[in-house]
Amino acid sequence: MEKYIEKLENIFKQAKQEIEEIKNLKELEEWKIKYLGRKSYLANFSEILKNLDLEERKKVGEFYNQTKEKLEKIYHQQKEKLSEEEIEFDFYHPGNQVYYPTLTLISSNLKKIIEIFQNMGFIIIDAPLIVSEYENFDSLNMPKFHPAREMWDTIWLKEPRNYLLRTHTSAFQVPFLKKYKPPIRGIVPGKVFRFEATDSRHDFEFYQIEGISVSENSNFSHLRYIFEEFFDNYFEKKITLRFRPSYFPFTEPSIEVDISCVLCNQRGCSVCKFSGWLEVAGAGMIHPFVLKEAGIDSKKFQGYAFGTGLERLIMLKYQINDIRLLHSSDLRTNEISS
Ligand code: FA5
Repeated sequence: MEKYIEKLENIFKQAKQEIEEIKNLKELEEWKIKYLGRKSYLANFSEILKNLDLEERKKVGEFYNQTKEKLEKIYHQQKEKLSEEEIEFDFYHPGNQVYYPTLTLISSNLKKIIEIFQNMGFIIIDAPLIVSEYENFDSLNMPKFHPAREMWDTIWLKEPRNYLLRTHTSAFQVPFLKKYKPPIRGIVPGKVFRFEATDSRHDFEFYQIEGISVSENSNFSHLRYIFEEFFDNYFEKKITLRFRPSYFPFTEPSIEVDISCVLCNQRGCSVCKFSGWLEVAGAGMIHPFVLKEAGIDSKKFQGYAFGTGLERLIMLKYQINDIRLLHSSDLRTNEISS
């Protein structure tokens, strides 16, 4: 009995010594065949056990099992170690697409727009997303039950009552003018929310950029100049503007601003519906009611305000045909910008 135990001990000692010398997986497999393979001493050990009496068989059998387990253990340990060292390199394997971290189109374009307005002397204001009914409507010349409120599908909060997710950045016009006394010009960029069904051009949350300028003589020609500068810089090409009469309760007169189609240069295409023009903003001279709400003397001061949709501008610039792509997590949308 002792001789078998001794033999097993020697085999393990030798196997351990050899495995420590092994430098690659090929040699390791040869080692495995030698010590654990079909023709190995251990594989045929049952022949030996068979001839022992019960007591000896129990003892030797147990020792045999331990030896086999230890051999398997050092085999797996060595295999793991060598596999880590020996990473096989396939020069022909196609690489994974690498997405470098970039700002999203929304962030990078907002940044650019902010820079353009900053260069024209506008201050940048971050305003709250939750506003009061007064800020969103009443202060903008839309008392309760005014039909113009229907122009903005509203998401009301249950608590606190009479609060809502702002439907437009215009909600900050009065707080802005109360805080910064004229002469002042600033922009309020940020998210707005509407209770509205989505389609390729409408989402229920999107970004607006509100512009406000009040001084003794801020007027439409200033607004036109500011818009021309802004659109030329943003689209990096010469843009023609068109002002069309419109209606907003908080501006008088009110206008819609169209730009010459950036895709077809007014030759006519499906995006501009062959009109050559694209609507990009609402604007107007700030209504005396709004100035009064802000505590500003409308006989002394006047000003213009405008509101434009960020996503609509991005869609035109990068020819994106669905606004929802900009709010999805599909990284390919961002690749356009790099
Ligand atoms: C307004 O929200 C006014 N507050 C704009 C304004 C400001 C007028 C200051 C006068 C003075 P309107 O609802 O039209 O207006 O929205 C302005 C812009 O937001 C639109 O021209 C469009 O670019 C964008 N917009 C409107 N609705 C959506 C929508 N559902 N999804 C994406 N963009 C939208």
